[in-house]
Amino acid sequence: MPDRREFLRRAVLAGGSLALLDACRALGDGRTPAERAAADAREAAAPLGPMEDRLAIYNWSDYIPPETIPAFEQAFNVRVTYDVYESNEEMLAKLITGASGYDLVFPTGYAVSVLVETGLAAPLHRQYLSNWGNLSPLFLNPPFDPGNVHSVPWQWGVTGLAYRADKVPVPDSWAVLFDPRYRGKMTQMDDGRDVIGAWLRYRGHSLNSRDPAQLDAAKADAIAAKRNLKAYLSAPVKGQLISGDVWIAQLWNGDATQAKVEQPAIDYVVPREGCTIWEDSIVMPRSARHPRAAHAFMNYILRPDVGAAISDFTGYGTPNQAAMASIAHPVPYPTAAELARLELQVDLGRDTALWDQIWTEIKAA
Ligand code: N2P
Repeated sequence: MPDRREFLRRAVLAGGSLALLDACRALGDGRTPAERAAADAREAAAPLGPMEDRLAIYNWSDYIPPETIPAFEQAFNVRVTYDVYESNEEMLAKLITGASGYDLVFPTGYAVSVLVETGLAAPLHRQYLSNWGNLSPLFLNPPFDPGNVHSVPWQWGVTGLAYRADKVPVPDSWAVLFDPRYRGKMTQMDDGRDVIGAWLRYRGHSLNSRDPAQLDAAKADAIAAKRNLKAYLSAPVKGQLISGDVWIAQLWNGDATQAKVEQPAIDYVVPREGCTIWEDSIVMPRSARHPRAAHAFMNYILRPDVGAAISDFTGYGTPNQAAMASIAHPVPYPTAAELARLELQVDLGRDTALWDQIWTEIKAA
């Protein structure tokens, strides 16, 4: 048996990033959940060292207003390096394969589970998070991190369809992606969980399905729709929606709101078959070299004024209850009727490999 690092390196070379997660999970961190919890509690109670003068952040693109980092640097005398990624799998691959150098990452719920299970997430030192009470109880104690031992809620949103209301009628079903009238003017996310998930919902299934027959049907639908798609493209599709090169795009609601600032004809819909609702969180990797500065940053973004500025820019919902009143156009919490059509992604465990295989086949088709 090769050592852990070598095993993971081989898994990366072997291919898909979702398969990589599976390999990592199979390896685990060698501890039982109870052993991990006891060690986490001990570690969380220990004091951190003095404030460092550096902080390395790895976040999704277009997910923070331009003034937040400079203001933090000035207030805490910390120099921040800030890199961006476009999918959970891109971020996880970097963390799993070795010392990434990052102090903070922003995984979606199911990816928080992966970081916790593999022992890559450090427990939070709550004694340094005095603004914790600003968070809405709605976002606390999530299923992917009971007790918020490892994660601070950051933003939440949905993954439906953005569209140009001046070019097409409301695309209120995923079926629009089959419509040859819009061939070459439509995109889906460059993300296997999102693409396969949408086609599962289209047939009335859970977007976390592990049923091979349901997944086979989703693959067939995805490949049929692919004929009409311009590309699989995530955040960068905003520019094409604005220019009119793309009319219909599977996209996160906040990124669509950002694009609408430049092109008012962009609207957004949750297709009638439903879609993902997600919550992204902040996690400090165990390998973080600047834990005190990382906690200072997490506590900073929990301030009401900072939290409000973040959601004003991103267009996403805030878990910061104290910030809600100062947000210009706060995203309202989903109604019961909306929630009935929305679903959280969960970690697929060992079936991650099957999903990865299907996503690879879709892209190759
Ligand atoms: C922001 C990306 C949203 C993250 N550009 C989706 N989980």
